[in-house]
Amino acid sequence: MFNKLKEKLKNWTQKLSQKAEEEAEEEIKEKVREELEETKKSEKELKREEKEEKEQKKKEKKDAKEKKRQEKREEKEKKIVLKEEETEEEKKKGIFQKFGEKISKVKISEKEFDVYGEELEMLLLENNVALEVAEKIVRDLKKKIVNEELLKKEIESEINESFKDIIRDILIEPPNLAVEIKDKFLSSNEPYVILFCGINGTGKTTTIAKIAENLKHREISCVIAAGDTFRAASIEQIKTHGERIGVKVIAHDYGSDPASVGFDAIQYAKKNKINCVLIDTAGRMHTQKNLIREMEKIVKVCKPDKKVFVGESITGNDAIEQVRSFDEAIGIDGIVLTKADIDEKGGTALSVGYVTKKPILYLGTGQEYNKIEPFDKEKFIERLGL
Ligand SMILES: Nc1nc2c(ncn2[C@@H]2O[C@H](COP(=O)(O)OP(=O)(O)O)[C@@H](O)[C@H]2O)c(=O)[nH]1
Ligand SMILES: [Mg+2]
Repeated sequence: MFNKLKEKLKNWTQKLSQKAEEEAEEEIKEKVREELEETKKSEKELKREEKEEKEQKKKEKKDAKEKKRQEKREEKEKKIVLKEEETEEEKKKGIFQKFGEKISKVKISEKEFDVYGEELEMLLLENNVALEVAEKIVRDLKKKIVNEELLKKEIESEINESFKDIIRDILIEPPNLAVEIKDKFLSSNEPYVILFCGINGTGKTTTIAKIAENLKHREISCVIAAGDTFRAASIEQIKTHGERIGVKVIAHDYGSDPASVGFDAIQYAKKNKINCVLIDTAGRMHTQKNLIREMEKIVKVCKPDKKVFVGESITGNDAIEQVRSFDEAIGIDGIVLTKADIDEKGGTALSVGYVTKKPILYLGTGQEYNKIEPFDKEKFIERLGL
């Protein structure tokens, strides 16, 4: 995940900070130049005045005695001029010292940022970040760094930290599913019911097996309802998973009512003091009216505690549209993004939560049962490599 974005983001930050440093140095050089010019000008004037004065005095003092004294004085004055030439070097030093503090600080102007901001937005869009989120990132970053006095040696890390803060703000903190399941069971002795939905082939069935296995390691028992009674071989597929991970699967025949499979699984859980029921469903599009009605019936009968949308990390904006349409039909509580292991871009995971206001619960990271991770904001941010 973020394979492509990671390198490009790094380059972008480096480019912006380098540019800011160059601009700041140029500005300081210009100031030093101006200041030196000023000093030279006023010194020239001083010398001219002295000369005039000397000439005046020369005229006044005509006799030899006076001349002698005049010579002595001139000698003295020569020394003073020499001394002043020395102090010019010191003055130069002083100016640099005066700006020294500024040299170590950098400011990014709005104009400067806008050029790079546009580039950043393109970069994010190319990597599947939703437009709304890409715009927000650029807008917020601008607010955080433009016209701020940043330490030159820390500018790159300052930009990176600002970036991370923005992402932290965008991502939704997911609920702790294991804790919710335990809490419900302890307080009511009732199983926690999770319904999974999504389009075909996104990884619903595999995800259910992975979650059952994951919960088992947290001392939470599960039963699976083989609610996809539609697709050929789907019941065998889920039964095989159940056998492999040692989890009971409740199944009816193909073509039977998935709501009643779910209902039976809940009854089984109640009778056997099982903590959690995971209900699989057949993949469907929101345009398939009869299948959406079937989904509504499952919800009505099984009253799930969580309705989880399963989508692919690689689909970009399509995944967002899918969440929205399922949310409209049955109301979604959380998202599982599968195939994060083959997602080079990562933008879907970055933006789906913000745009749909639903938390990502898990990331699927491979085909094996242990390839699932409860969504962790900090771990996710780490993956960006900033
Ligand atoms: N690489 C990868 N493949 C996955 C992941 N989750 C599921 N798959 C694969 O996606 C395909 C479809 O999965 P399946 O669970 O049958 O999808 P369903 O139609 O939504 O139930 C299978 O070949 C799975 O092994 C994942 O996280 N990473
Ligand atoms: Mg399936």
